[in-house]
Amino acid sequence: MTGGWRNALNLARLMAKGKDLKAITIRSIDLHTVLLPYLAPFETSFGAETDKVAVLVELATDAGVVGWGECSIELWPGYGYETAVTAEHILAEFLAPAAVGETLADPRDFPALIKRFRGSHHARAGLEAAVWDAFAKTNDMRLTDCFAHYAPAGHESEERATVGVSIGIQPSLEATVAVVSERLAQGYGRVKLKIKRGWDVELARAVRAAHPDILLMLDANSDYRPEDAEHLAQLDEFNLLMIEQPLSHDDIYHHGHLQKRLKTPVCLDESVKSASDLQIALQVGAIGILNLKPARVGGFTESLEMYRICAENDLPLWIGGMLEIGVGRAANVSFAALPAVNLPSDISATDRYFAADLTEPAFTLGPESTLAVADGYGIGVEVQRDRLEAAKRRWREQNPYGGA
Ligand code: OSB
Ligand code: MG
Repeated sequence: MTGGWRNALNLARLMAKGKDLKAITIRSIDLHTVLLPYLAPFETSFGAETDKVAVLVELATDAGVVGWGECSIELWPGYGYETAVTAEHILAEFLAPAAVGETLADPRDFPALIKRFRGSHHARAGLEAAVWDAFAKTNDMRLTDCFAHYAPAGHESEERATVGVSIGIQPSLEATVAVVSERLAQGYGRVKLKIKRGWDVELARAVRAAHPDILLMLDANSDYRPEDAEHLAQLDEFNLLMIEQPLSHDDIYHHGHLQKRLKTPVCLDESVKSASDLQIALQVGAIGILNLKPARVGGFTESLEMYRICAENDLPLWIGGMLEIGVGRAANVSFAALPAVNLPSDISATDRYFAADLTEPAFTLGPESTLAVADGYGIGVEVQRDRLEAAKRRWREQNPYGGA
């Protein structure tokens, strides 16, 4: 992009900031449940997943603008308790009917429309993402600029998100070191390894021995107990960027005790599900770094509030991933390009996940381990209808729950 054009755009954005934008009226909401094979299975402490499952939300406004959102879930209720079937049920029976016909002058007013329904954060985040995309497109804005518009004063999109790669549990230490080396050769500047009880200290030792200087971190996905603190303290010698969610998915408090025992910063993922949880974690000293997943916290409005809290408290922040399809990936890159997202995010290039994604263009890894925000209004990527239909068919044919 040329400097002159970019400067004019920035000036327009500065003038727009704080001003009201054009409202949207939600005319219809269509749900598409899709199944898309991963290039390789992804194994964590709670199990292995072979395919991405997602409910894609297609929202049309009265003016004919179409917004897309992704409910990032998994085949098994391992990370969270939602599945494609529960997300579909909650969306179709409750959330979508409460949204259709409503007019929004500010996308942050959306959560109030569905406030009377509790839980199902991933389902509500998918619908809210479609609202944000439609709202940005209605106002001829990229989604990243729309987020910046509602971020604290002076926070403008940085155009690129700095990213890393999350590596699942491999069959051996040698296999892990080989995958790490391959990802580094591809240009990833930060590596996250999944760990579980019995697959931790020797893993960190082997990868550190092979790569003494890389940015390295571990993610336990809640596998440890408070009494494992002594054991986990052995990880301090490996100069890790952080250890993510060592203790239970619903435990904030004991992470505070653990952090006192560890030099390695504790990063919370699963157990921080809202801005309120984040305040509690800060108050009890349970959090050194936040992994913010818009899907986990119920959407981008709550994410923006948590972003503000991180910025105010100088809490290091990055955006987590759920191995999303392009719809969710594009929105997450748009958010991760905000300036207070100051550690590498778990958003890798399309070819780390899929042979062919459902959207175009693909995300490719750029210089210094970055992904560029997609050009174009809203999420900036286009759903490919033929691939969408094929992925819906795959879901209908292979639905492991045997549902209709
Ligand atoms: O804990 O961060 C996690 C994927 C599925 C469920 C939970 C997690 C993950 C990842 C994937 O680590 C990160 C990515 O999307 O690349
Ligand atoms: Mg995690």
